[in-house]
Amino acid sequence: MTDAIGYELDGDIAILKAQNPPVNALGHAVRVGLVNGLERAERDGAKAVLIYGDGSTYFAGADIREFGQAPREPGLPEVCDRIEASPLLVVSAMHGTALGGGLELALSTHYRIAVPSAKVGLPEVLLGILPGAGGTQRLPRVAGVEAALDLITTGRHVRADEAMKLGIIDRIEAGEPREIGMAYVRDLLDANAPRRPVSEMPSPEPVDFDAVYDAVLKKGRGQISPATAVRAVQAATELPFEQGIARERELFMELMNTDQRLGLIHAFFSERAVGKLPELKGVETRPLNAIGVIGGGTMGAGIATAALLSGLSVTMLEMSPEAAEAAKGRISGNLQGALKRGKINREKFETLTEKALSLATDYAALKDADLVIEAVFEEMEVKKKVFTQLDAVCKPGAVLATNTSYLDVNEIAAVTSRPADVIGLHFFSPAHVMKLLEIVVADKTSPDVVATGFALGKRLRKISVRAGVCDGFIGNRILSTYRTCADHMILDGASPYQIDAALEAFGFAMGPFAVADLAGLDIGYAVRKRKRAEGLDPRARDSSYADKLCEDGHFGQKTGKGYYDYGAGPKARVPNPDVLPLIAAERAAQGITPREFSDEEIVRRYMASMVNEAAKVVGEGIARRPLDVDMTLLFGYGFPRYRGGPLKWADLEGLSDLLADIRSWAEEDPYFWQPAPLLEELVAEGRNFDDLNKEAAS
Ligand code: TC6
Repeated sequence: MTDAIGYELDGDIAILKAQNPPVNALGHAVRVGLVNGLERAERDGAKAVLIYGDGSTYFAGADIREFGQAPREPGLPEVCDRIEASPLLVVSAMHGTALGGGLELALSTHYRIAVPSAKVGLPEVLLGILPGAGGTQRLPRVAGVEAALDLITTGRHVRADEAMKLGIIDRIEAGEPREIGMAYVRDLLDANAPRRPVSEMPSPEPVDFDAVYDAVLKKGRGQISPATAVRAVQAATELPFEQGIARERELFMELMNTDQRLGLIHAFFSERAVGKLPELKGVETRPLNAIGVIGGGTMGAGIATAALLSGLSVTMLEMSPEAAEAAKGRISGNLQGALKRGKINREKFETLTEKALSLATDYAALKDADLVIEAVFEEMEVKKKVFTQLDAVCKPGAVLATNTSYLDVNEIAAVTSRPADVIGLHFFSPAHVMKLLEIVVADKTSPDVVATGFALGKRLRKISVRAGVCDGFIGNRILSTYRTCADHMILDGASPYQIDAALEAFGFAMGPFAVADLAGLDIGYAVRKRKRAEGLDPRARDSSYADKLCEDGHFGQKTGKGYYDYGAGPKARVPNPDVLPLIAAERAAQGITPREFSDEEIVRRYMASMVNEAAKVVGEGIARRPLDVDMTLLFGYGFPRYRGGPLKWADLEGLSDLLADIRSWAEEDPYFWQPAPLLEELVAEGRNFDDLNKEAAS
């Protein structure tokens, strides 16, 4: 036995209890323990075996940390086969989440009972693999091909009641897993229930797998694991069980050896590591019950919505009663969406809009707020006025937050008598939907204010990333660089449409020009004007064709035209015929002879500019670790999750080749392509970004 599986004999029922916190992952010790436990039960003359999990869950899956290491016997498929083949009656009692290998193991037991709150699923494709312990062969036999394809290609978790309808669970019972499991086993023994190996069930009926494969591939935007899983399910309909299992294994191993698997697993662990900062260990957070939001535009209303949905009470401050009512209208609209999607019920909706939300036009209404976030116009003088007022009315200890996306938080903090209480909380629009929250720590921000920022992020279910102060923090600073790179390629001969298409093929949800149209071209226009007013470096390339679009009143989707024409609706992107002539005129004015760009070169330059700036951001300490950049781009900028983030992508591409490209481009434009010192250092030392992540974790 191993400690990971407890063994007990109760009459003629052997009990195998998983005790591998936190999630009973099926690591080596657990697998050995299960096989040993089963053998012992057989030796002890038991009639049945109950398997359940101690702590918060049944098995939540294979131990992801073991992926990529040398395999250790017994593997999970063998454990599952051994369980299914046991002459004893084997039963699973499930609670928490039976996921991935956990559900595969449950499917290899002969009967399954669960508590009502249990959830099951096969989320392997979300990690770049597919169920590799019989899940693609057993689930379709139990639940049918259609349901199996749905669960396996989306990775969604289903609740016990739905799982029971699908035939995955045989019985639902409230109680402790051990108690309900034992009662169920006794019932089965009393009824002389036979062993019921799923592998002996008939093959399921096929569907049009080619059509499903194509649809799933398209939906995955370049991610291959869901489509590959379709082929594994297909095998369940075409091959005898053992051969189906062999096909599953073959496809599983193919996926195991992909960069996509590495990218997705990097994303899984980074998502969990990003909010864990050593300096915040043990730091108490400040109270967080009532918050104030200043400014009820799209951003402020989104922040208020997210706060209300998380159970906070919100005071919305606007300049006039009319503006306050308009803000309330926006918040209600957002909450209506939550109501429609079944996230809240009508009663909750009423409570949130009528009781938890209050409107105000006087700063005095914020005197009791624990935390105030301003989301007013993005101009330093306006922000300073707001913070001067907040300093005058807010209670001691209140956290004063700015939602600025570019401005200097130190300068804002300096107008108050309490800079230690001031922090940047940079939400992304729409703030009740987008997962990213940059927590911008200014020079004097106190640790408990930072901890409170992270606590708020957790409460709002955001992915919170710590950022230092600089123009644009982590995300917008890097965005501004890769956008500039795209603009340079346009000046030199590429079209916005070719660039968008190349980057969407790379996996971005949208190319940069479609994104600009969505966000509003006025944002970039304002930034360009500000930067020009501050004085551009004479070596920087500039262009004004996009300004002309704005001067003609074309701000993107909201005005119906930008880089694209949205006359036929927001999704029907048709190139705006005015754009290419404007670009041609700009090239002529600058004396540039356009050249051809391949899609490959577009992606390479765009990504290299992103990585180079990201390396500067990490090198300067604006982001603490490479993974902070990766999560920022993943959750705020539509970066394809299956590539792990720009710095994971860079590691997988090879840093020295990237640096060589950057150096060669620096010969034509030394100002833009200045190699990041950190990148040069890593290449010189033969290390990569992941090494830095590991050092930070140790
Ligand atoms: C598979 O099964 C393949 C089978 C084929 C084999 C041939 N392994 O998320 P939390 C850690 S693929 C190792 O914060 P929650 C996690 O890193 C797998 N570690 O908790 C964290 O560690 P930290 C299919 C794991 O309550 C801690 O546990 N299964 C694993 O919010 C707590 O996690 C999945 O994809 C793991 N499998 O959510 C399920 N899972 O404290 C993946 C978690 O050091 N897991 N950890 O940061 C989940 O979805 C969630 O963790 C959860 C619990 C819903 C189980």
